[in-house]
Amino acid sequence: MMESPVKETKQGIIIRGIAGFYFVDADGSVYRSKARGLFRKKGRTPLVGDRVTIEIQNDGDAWITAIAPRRNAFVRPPIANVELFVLVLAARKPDPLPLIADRFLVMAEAKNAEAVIVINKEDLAGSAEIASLADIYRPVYPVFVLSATEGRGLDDLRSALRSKTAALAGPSGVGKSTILNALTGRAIAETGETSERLGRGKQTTRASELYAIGDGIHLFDTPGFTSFSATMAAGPVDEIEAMEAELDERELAYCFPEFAPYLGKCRFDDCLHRTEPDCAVRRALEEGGIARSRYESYRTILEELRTLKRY
Ligand SMILES: Nc1nc2c(ncn2[C@@H]2O[C@H](COP(=O)(O)OP(=O)(O)O)[C@@H](O)[C@H]2O)c(=O)[nH]1
Ligand SMILES: [Mg+2]
Ligand SMILES: [Zn+2]
Repeated sequence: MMESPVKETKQGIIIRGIAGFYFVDADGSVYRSKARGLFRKKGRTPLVGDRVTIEIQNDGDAWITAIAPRRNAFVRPPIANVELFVLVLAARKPDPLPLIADRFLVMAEAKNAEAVIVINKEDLAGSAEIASLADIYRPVYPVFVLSATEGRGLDDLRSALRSKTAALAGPSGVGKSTILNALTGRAIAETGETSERLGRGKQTTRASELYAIGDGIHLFDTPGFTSFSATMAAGPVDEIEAMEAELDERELAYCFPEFAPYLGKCRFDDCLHRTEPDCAVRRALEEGGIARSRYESYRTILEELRTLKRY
């Protein structure tokens, strides 16, 4: 790309990156842009989701001249500025595991993002079964019950996403791609069914993109955010693991928003809410102010953090 005279400067958002080019949406037009060598020298690679300043040249191409400070950034998938995570669980197939959900929620909190919970595949389970899962989370996060294949509940979810930049997260097979396609109205993501038909594995890796889907909503098309193990693999395998490696054991309780009213009220200032006497968090648990499965997840993740730290 040759330098040509600068025509104008605009603010935009990177929606796609391919082979050194960044596609920047600014005022509804998309500009093919390159980053100034300056960024790479400083080790600052632009990411999909970055808010940037571009200088548009006479030939229509543009240079990225500044990257706005990020709310958060992720390595796998490589994206920035997730405002809200849509954590997707299935009512069945696969059966929901609260610990897996809670790991994602801890990541969202640790990364300064909001979260909502979707219980998808509502058509496969009874209402009592769905309610017992929803009840764990309703006091803490908005919960949406959906059947993506039958088109139920999508409008409410869409309303919750208004004006947000959001990413879908959750275990494989819960319906993230189906929901993304339903929300965008386009067959953007390969669902389990299409990848089976094409004889491809589920681990098809592909660059992330950011889609504007109306109502000010931007949705990341993230094939990542599916892993859930902090300690099973030898090295960091995904964002959750990397996050857990960084998170201090003292910070974990702050990643459970419903613990907040009790923090600082335990007998010991350094209480980790395990077996210490006069623990306000455990008292809230006994009195029903904290859901047992959430507390159990806290304890499990806490032990993992302590194990990680020992190495
Ligand atoms: N019964 C039912 N199946 C669904 C629903 N949503 C998705 N599926 C199916 O679940 C499978 C996995 O969906 P997919 O979107 O690929 O999940 P992902 O791995 O989270 O992206 C596919 O066969 C979908 O057709 C739903 O609401 N109800
Ligand atoms: Mg998928
Ligand atoms: Zn305590």
